[in-house]
Formats: sequence, structure tokens, C-alpha cells
Amino acid sequence: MNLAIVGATGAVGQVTLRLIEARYPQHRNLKLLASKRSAGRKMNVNGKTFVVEETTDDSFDDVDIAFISVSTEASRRFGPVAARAGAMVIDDSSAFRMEQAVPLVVPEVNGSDLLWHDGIVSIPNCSTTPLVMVAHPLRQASPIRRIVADTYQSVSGAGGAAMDELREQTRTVMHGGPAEPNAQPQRIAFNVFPQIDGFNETGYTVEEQKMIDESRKILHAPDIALSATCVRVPVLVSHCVAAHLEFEQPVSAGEARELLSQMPGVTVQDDPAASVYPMPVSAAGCDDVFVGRIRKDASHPNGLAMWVVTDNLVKGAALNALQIAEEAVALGAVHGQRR
Ligand code: 2RA
Repeated sequence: MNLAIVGATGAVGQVTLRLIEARYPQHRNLKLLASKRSAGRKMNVNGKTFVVEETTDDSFDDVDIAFISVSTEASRRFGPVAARAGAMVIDDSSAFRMEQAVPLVVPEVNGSDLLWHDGIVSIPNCSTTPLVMVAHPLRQASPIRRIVADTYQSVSGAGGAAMDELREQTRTVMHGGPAEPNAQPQRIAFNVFPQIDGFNETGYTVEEQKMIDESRKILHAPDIALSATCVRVPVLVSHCVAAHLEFEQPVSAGEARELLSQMPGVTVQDDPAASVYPMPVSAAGCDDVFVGRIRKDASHPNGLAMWVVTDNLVKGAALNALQIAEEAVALGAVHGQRR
């Protein structure tokens, strides 16, 4: 298969290339695409040197699968172009996620939705994926009525510039200097702030609304009541979610641990007495969604509380995209319903 990586020089693009090397060490049929600014850069993948090309309308001839991880505007511009050229587009932006004709996929949860794509498949926002990865197996115990999810999101979710800003601000503040925000709405060094993306009229941020809408779409559960508060924390990589789930019937913590430990892509790390629970530093660079602190929710007889952590650039983005491609190949669905 000929693969195109659009946004190859970005934070997610670089993780995608690292995962391609790990999962397909012989694969060299690659096209690395980026903006004009990054064109000409040389990158080594699987022992071959590639020159990054500027993304244009002609970039997608002969491409079988295009992984797009760029701005929403650039996805809107090039996603349909790539699909028309015959590529299966796996897009990491919010451009198409809620379109009815576009499956929004976490393969372990709703991989069969790939059977009805029409050229474009979206991957969820990086804070949604870990939530649905734990909610899905727990539905075997009892249907979910309500979820309250509060996130602690690393700066890599906002891209490489925000990561540089955290490093730079931390150094500056340590030396007594001022910390002017640039890549983010507030100072992030030695701070947390409850704003990721802009605010809607409802008072929720766009990020929070994504968690609500996308979780319902992936779980095929439009009636689940959902609320989220999304918070940026001074961590480089990995997003955390404090999740509270209310079920129709009581579900014990033991039952939840059992179901979660059987879920592919989920690792239970839950031994509080030994201070064992998931953390960003231990999840970074790993493939799985980690879950711990699983306990009865003291505020509701049918509730469970838990703490979920995943590398937002890996399962939250690049790995999920590659797994979608793998699942589409396995299902014979790369070309979808297109004639
Ligand atoms: C963030 N989830 O962390 C967003 C990126 N899609 O900023």
C-alpha cells in the first residue's frame, strides 16, 4: 500500500512515522507531506531518506491511504481532494467527525463502522478515545446512563509549539522571569487552566462538547447523559481523565476490573495500597489506555469512579489512525462504498 502522511513534521506526524517503523519495519512506500514551510526537510524512515513535499491537489495520485494530521482548515482543504483521488483518508482533525457519512472510529469499540465509509474516516479527539475505551467494555455489565468526565490534558495536545512553550516558560519562571502565553490562552508553567479551545454559548468549551458528541457517536448511544470539564496541565505528553460512570444496575469495582482487563488495548493498573495507578510519565510512549483507582462512586449507588491515562499522541492519535488502516485492510474496506 502507498501511504501518505500529511503533517509528517508535526507532533502526531512524527509519532506516526515512529509507529510505522515499529509496526511495518520493511515499509518504504511512503510520501511525507507538510506545509510549504516544512517542504524540503529530510526525514529518515525505515532506513530510507524521504524529502518532505508540500501538500498540493496533486499529492494523492497513487496513494492508497492518507493519514492527515494537520489543522482543521487544512483537513477540510485536502481531505476531500485525497478521497476524490482514490485514497482512504484517515483524518485526525475535527473537520469531518460529526458528519453523518463519516465514521468516527476507535477500532476496539466500533471497528465495523469502517464498512460504511465513503472515502473519509475520522479519528476522535485525543481525550475522547480513552473515555470510550473504558466505557465500552463496562457496558457488558450494565447499560451506561450518565458519564461525568474531567480531563487533565498535556500540552502536546495543542502541538509542538505548546510543548516548546511549556519548556521555555518553565525555565523562565524558574529564573524569576515573566511568562507570557503565546501558543496557549494562559501561562502554563506552574499553572492549570480550564480552557481548551474556545467557548460555546452553553458555557462548555469546544473541546468539552467534542467529548460529549464524539463519545455518543462512537458508542452508538445518543441517549447517554454526558458532561465534561477539560483542563490543561503542565505535562508534556499523556492526557488523564477522572471518569464517573452511572449504570442502570449496580456494577462492582471487581467486575469492572475484570471487564477492563479483558478489553484489548486497555491495561488495568490498580493497586492503590502500593501507590500503583496510571500516570502521564508511565503512560507516555505506550500504546495502551491505562485505568486505575476503580471504585464505587460514593455519590451514586449505581456509579463507578476511575482514573484513565493514555498517551494522547499514540492511542489518542497516531496509533488509533494506524489501527483503523489495519482494520480496514482486514475488513477489505479500504475502498469503502465508493464505486
Ligand atoms: C488538545 N485534544 O489536547 C486537543 C487536541 N486535539 O488540545
